[in-house]
Amino acid sequence: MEQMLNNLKEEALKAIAAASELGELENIRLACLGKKGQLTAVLRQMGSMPPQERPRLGQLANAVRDALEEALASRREELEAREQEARLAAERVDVTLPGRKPGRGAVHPIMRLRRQIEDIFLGMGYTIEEGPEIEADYYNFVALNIPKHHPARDMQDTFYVGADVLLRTHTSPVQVRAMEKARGKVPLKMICPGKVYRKDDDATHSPMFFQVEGLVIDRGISLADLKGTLLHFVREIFGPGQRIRLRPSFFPFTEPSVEVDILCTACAGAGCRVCKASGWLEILGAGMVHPRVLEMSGYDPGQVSGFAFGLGIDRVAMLKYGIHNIRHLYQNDLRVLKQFQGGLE
Ligand code: FA5
Repeated sequence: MEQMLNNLKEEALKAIAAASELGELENIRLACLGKKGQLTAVLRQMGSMPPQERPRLGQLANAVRDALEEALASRREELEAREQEARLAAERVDVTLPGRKPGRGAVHPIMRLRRQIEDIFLGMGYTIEEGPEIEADYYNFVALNIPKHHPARDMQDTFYVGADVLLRTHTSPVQVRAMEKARGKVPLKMICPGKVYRKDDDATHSPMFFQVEGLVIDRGISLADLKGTLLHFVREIFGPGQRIRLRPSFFPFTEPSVEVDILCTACAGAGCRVCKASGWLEILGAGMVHPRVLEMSGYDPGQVSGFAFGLGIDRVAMLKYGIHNIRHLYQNDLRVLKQFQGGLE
């Protein structure tokens, strides 16, 4: 029996030392020390041993159990440490890796142009005004000399929200609001950029688009002031070689009224498909503020005069950046928008 105990110890210690994972070690423990294990089996034979041998054999069996338990515990510790190390190695975070850069956005071409336009006019001493997009019929039409049932209303297909409430079709109502706010004081120099709405939808017309209104009122303002201001503006936007051409036109709130053209941005005036061989492209409507409009908003047309203009930012963006379909400006297609990441001027 002594021999059996010694053999058991020797074999078990070898197996414990060779165990390479915790599961295997647990199997060895059960096989040696478990209820149905080898040591229990050997001890069952104790009864058949001579009584004087039993204490010594009992001590030996306990020593074997202690030795195996100790070996199992220290091997378990080793294996646990090794397994933890392996887990940590697999999950390691490399703190020296460079950080992930957040995706860089870009200012939308319309906003970029709007800010550029604002800067140009701020530089000439204009203030920037705002007005509501949901507007009263009075400000959008009546106070601009377009009474109810006037045929000029057909020029701007209108979204009505209520009886006399609509989505503004242009930024011109802000002229009226600015004049009312100024209470007859001069000089009044303001621009108003903002969204406007019309029942339009094709390659060059969007149901929602952007305009910038401009209004100057002072003593002795003439068409020459309008022309000089617009020439400075288009040269800032399109370059110093740019030119403008004023063509007679009609708006109920200006007299005289003009359409303003610039040299075609595709052919520089030579004549091409873009400008339908004329060499010119229309960019805005303008004129001298109609005396009735001045009067309705508290100014004396005998004392002061003024000019006003309204341009479509979308139209200018399309010309400046060579965008052929206005929908590209509103579809949020990254292939279009990414072209503006680099800070195009
Ligand atoms: C006006 O809206 C006048 N209020 C402009 C004005 C102001 C004249 C002050 C005189 C004094 P018009 O309807 O032409 O005018 O529009 C002005 C510009 O808005 C056009 O030249 C065009 O560039 C742009 N525009 C008009 N409709 C659309 C549309 N559906 N989509 C994009 N741009 C448009």
